[in-house]
Amino acid sequence: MGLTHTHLLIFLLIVCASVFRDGVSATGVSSSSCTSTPRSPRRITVGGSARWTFGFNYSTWAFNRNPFYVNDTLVFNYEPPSEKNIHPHSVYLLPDLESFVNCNLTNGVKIANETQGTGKGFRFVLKKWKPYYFSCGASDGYHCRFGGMKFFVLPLRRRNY
Ligand SMILES: [Cu+2]
Repeated sequence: MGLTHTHLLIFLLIVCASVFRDGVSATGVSSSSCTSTPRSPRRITVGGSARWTFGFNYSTWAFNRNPFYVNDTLVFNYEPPSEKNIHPHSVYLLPDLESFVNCNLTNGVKIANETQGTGKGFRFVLKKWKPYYFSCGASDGYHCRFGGMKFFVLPLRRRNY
């Protein structure tokens, strides 16, 4: 399966929106008419009250949660392996859009294992202005493909005051 047009279109829209906002900031035009930029990094729980779980649409969540900013922290909360949790979640960072669309973990990096989501959760800082593709690694991409457990963010640069 290749890239679907819908995926690509959504991605481009977000990139364009991001660049546009960034451009507006760079020119020094007041952003008061746009969403106001938070001044300090935020801590954002992935999925909100749903946390990191099978059967939740994280692409929609991330889309609606935009914009994210550089140095914001994403928190992944999920249950550790147990008798009733035999397909525990994890967190992968995928290298590109195609891996993301296809839920291909081959060249992904496992950034959180099955037990790191407990307690305060696994924390990941969006350090750079670049797309981040997240996925669950359970069952070689099954949760990614069929459980909605993937999303991407393109954090914007914060304005300097
Ligand atoms: Cu999972």
